[in-house]
Amino acid sequence: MPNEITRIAIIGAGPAGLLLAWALRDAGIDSIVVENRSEDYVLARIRAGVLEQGSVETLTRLGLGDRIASDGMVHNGIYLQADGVRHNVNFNELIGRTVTVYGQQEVVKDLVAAHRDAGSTIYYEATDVSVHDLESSDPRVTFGHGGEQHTITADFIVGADGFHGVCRPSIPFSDITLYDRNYPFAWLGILADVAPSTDELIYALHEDGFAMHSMRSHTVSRLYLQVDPTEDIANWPDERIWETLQTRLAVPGWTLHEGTVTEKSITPMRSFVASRLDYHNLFLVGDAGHIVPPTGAKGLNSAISDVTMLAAGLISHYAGDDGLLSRYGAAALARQWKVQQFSQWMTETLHRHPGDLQTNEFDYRSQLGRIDYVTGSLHAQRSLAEQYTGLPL
Ligand code: RFL
Ligand code: PHB
Repeated sequence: MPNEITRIAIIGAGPAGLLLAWALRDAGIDSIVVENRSEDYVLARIRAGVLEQGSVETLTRLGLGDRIASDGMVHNGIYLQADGVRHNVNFNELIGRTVTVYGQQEVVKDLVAAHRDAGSTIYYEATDVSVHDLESSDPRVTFGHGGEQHTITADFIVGADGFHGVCRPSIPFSDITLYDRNYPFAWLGILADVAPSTDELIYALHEDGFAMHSMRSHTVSRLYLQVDPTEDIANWPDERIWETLQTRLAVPGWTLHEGTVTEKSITPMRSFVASRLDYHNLFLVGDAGHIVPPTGAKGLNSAISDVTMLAAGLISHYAGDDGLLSRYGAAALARQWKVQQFSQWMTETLHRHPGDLQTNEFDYRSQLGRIDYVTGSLHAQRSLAEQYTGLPL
């Protein structure tokens, strides 16, 4: 029955948990990561694709920037498309900032490799993970691993275990409020073996619904379509997906190149924020504390900004100053609510809203007006640029 002692016990080996363990290790603070899935599963999960400039800077500062520099694609802006007309919004020209297209899967791959080389302790395939004594000065994590029952005693526990994890639900009901919002649409996403047909990401509002063209490399494209949340992927053979993308992304004189679809899935869209990210000796980071719909490309970036703030707080705690750590929850939530309103704005602006015909038609025309306003106003474009490339911590 192994018993271990560490400073920080981290639940979850997604980008948030792995990055926190790495940032702490860099500062000489030991931690143990406990993950319920296998390493292969964690490495194979396909999700986000866009890194804010600040996320790239954080990863680079922590020695994780080599492959981002060689394989990441720096993007100066995005295209906003409405009603068949495509406009470029050039963040670099507007505010001198960029984003980098680099898959979350690659960020995780870099982190797993770095931890492996450094000999970090990460328990994959842990069973029945639970957290205890959060109010005491030595909270514990228990789990099964390799047929044995393990206990880790730590100074702090960090919940980096995503939306469905065990940490947030371990905060007593009476001490936390959950704010959320579900959207009446979902994204059908594909990965395809075909060179991107665009130099920048395209976000398109079409009268049939949203579509977007993203990418993973010079030979792999990532595309999304708005579908009903109850839609069954079986109703979407590849030909139907391409046909719908061709319709929604079309602009005169431009060609969308098609290729072999290697992955497809449907993701519901949700906004969610917990009223607190700290509870005695437990801290929440990333999707464990908040979720955004993917339209603003903010989920992974918020996980990275939480981790940056919490790591700074823990490092100064061990240097004898508790100020930053005591402000972590409030500071991370203040930034998160700004990110939430941006993600909600992008989502509501770019998707077709179901509803009775009259309201729906009004909404659509109003959305076209919003996009027309943004693409015609330098002030509005600067605001979009500032939020898309990442607000300061
Ligand atoms: P994760 O990645 O969900 O990792 C949580 C980890 O915790 C493990 N776990 C547990 N471990 C132990 N015990 C338990 N009881 C556990 N329960 C869960 C899980 O197995 C997992 O390994 O959360 P984290 O680290 O906070 O990272 C958050 C990001 O993954 C997420 O916000 C982004 O992927 C969201 N997102 C995007 N974010 C962006 O910044 N830019 C984007 O372009 C972007 N696009 C997207 C997205 C998410 C998408 N999906 C599929 C939800 C596009 C999509 C389609
Ligand atoms: C992606 O490439 O997966 C991606 C890009 C931008 C988004 C969402 C997802 O807003």
